[in-house]
Amino acid sequence: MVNITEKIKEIEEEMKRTQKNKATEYHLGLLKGKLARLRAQLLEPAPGASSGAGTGFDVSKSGDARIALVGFPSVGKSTFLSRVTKTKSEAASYAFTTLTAIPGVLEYGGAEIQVLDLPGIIEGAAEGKGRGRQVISAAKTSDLILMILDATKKAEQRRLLEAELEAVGIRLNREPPNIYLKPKKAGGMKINFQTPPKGGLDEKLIYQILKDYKMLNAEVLIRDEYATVDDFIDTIMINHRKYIKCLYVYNKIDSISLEHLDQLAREPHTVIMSCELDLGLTDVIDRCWEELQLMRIYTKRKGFEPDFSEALIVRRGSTIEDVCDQVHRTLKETFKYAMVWGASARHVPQRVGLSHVVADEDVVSIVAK
Ligand SMILES: Nc1nc2c(ncn2[C@@H]2O[C@H](COP(=O)(O)OP(=O)(O)OP(=O)(O)O)[C@@H](O)[C@H]2O)c(=O)[nH]1
Ligand SMILES: [Mg+2]
Repeated sequence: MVNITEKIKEIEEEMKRTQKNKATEYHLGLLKGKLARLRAQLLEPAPGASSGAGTGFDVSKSGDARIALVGFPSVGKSTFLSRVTKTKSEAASYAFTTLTAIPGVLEYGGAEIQVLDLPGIIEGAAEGKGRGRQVISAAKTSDLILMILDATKKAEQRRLLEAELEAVGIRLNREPPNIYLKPKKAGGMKINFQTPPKGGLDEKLIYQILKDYKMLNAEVLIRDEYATVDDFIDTIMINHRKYIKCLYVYNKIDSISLEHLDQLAREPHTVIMSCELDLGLTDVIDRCWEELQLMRIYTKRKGFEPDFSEALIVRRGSTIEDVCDQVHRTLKETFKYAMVWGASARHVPQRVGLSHVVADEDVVSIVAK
């Protein structure tokens, strides 16, 4: 392990030393490729080890979605958990109060969302400092990362944390690159661009990186003209990448100027709050709900009023088929049609099939054969 960490350091040093210009572009691209490979290795469990370096805390997933609280020590993660759930997580003014993952349940519109309070992480977490790697593994299993930031601290903290998450393959608020890559058994490399590249990625660089990854036979189609070297490496390493939504939450706004507060609130994907003064917490939760893109579907039995006491929770874009699966594993086998009342129905009620896409708060009645 030390070996890999050292190699990573070496490459990072070399990248810092290398000036960015046309002549060094290829060399830097290759270094990035090597770095990505080593970082992935670092996260892989050692052979024979029961719990690898990449394993998280032993908290089983529960509820309809999971939110992970990630941040530096003492930013107020535990205070937040204690405010929004019934779970009490110890909070104190010293760093590293929380030493393990503490789950709480947030109830929202009939859904149960698991909120995971995690130990604070420090710079170098990705390389294994502190409990960083465990925290990051736990974050990787979540549907949404709440990055808790201290509004009284330097703006830099946000970028530092992002870099830690990036280093272990977490991509925040981004989509996977629009690049097609298919390894082949033979036939050499076929590299094509849909339109001429503008992002610095060209055929020669792709060729060299693939060679470095020992992928000598592959088909590549760059569909995004602005794709970068990093995007290409992410495509090769797609099994080690996790695309997760992130909401940046600035806490302790009770201790900053109005001007500063206004500035923070304007940043993208950002909400502000004060756990101490109980300010903005409902906004944070509403935004979480939006970001999670969950929907509540109410069911109705024929001849009865809809049951609004209990919602089925499905992801946005779900169909009647997904709703059936939520009710019972085998329901769709006997499915005949469904009646839908609500925003997704063209007229109410609308008779629909399995592929009909439902909307939030629709009422659905399933008719079986
Ligand atoms: N001024 C102010 N202080 C706060 C606020 N929220 C939390 N704190 C204080 O910040 C300190 C740290 O809070 P914790 O909730 O323990 O922070 P944490 O992020 O869980 O810290 P670790 O577990 O060490 O990573 C405590 O002294 C809290 O009382 C807030 O909104 N405003
Ligand atoms: Mg804590």
